[in-house]
Amino acid sequence: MLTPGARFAICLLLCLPLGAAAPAPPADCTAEGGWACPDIPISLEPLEVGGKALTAGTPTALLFAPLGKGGSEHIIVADKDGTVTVTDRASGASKSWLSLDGIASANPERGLLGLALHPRFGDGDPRFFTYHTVPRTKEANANCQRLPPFTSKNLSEICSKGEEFGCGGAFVVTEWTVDPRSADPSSTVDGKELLRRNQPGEGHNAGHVLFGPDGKLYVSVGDGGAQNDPCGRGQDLRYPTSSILRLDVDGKDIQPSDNPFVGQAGHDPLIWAYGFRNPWRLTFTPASLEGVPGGVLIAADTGQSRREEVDVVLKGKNYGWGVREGTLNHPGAGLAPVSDAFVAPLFEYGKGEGKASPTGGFAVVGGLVVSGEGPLQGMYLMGDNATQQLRALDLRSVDLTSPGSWNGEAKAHKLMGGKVPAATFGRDAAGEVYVAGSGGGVFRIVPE
Ligand SMILES: [Ca+2]
Repeated sequence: MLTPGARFAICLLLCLPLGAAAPAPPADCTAEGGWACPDIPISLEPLEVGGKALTAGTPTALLFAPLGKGGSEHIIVADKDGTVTVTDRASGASKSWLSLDGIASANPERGLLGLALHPRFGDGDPRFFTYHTVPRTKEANANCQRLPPFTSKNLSEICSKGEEFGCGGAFVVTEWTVDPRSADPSSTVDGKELLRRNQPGEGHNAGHVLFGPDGKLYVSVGDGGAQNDPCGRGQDLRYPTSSILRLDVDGKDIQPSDNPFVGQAGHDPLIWAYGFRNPWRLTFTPASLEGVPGGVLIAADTGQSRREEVDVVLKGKNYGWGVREGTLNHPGAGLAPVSDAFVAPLFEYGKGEGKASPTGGFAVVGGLVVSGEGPLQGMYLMGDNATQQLRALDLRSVDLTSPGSWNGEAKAHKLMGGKVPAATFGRDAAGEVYVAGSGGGVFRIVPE
């Protein structure tokens, strides 16, 4: 393997004259599902503020931002329990922005699952946005308990009734305003629901919210569970489940007029792309990074029993679940033909790693693209919440503009030297990258 210095030197000689052309992957990095590439040594360095390691509860968002023009950098952490805590990086002083009541659930996949600052937050826009789940209501409880048990014959009816009643509760996207410089910001917070949709089931909620370079808010929504997508939400465009949604938070209406299914009967106009199972975290590639096209949306979609996958998300496209799992036909749907109507993942793993049972013990968590110099530059970092393995997917070894070339075998390296049950990733203003684990640890990822 080339040393980082050698690689950078070669890039200086060859990459600049070639413009955006991707350099050849290292010769010893064979396909084989992508996981046979050389390891990259790293260490995980606890993020310290005010002289001690920051702990983050059960984090679902880790953001770094000033709280106004020219302000010092703060660390904004959303916790699954419904709280948002903001810590001054210089002093270590913390303030609460939000504490959501009534979202507690015995289901570990539910709660406050995503948070995004408005792109102009640092310039004084007071808004931030969240995705959270709410339990089924008492009224729904009575209705849902009267439903007959699932059988293969009544699935469709039970699912549509379950959705109508909210048997799986609901998910909510909220716009909040806050005065972040107040002594008690939580006393200034005011919320407005942008979107609330009932769910047929409680699982696979995804729940990331992220602004794109187009200023629109992208929202990841899972299939709602349970195993094998029993309600068939993955391929049903009537519902927002199993999709990446795209919302306009700055216009009169949250529905952007250029979403792909606007005006089509039987299609939810908020859907941007569909066929996902549990697309837990999203990221956009940086605007200007040699060899990597900017503004490409990448989703890591947690699989069921055979494949964990990373997808490049394209407008209006179908990512296969619950007919496909990664590049495979999904056994639960068994007979579906392999078809190029589905966009293949950029990268998948599971093969050769013992992932074969429905309980799997694997859960891919994306991820962001490293832009700072060093051996991880141009790589998409991801983790696995179950195996605790971190990986780096080399975006310069694939053509992100050529969907036909994607086959799940993009070059990915295991990061060796530290394990963490990744829950979410973050990047500070200096370009340093961090991973927050579901145990509350927050670590800077440092290449050796
Ligand atoms: Ca897929």
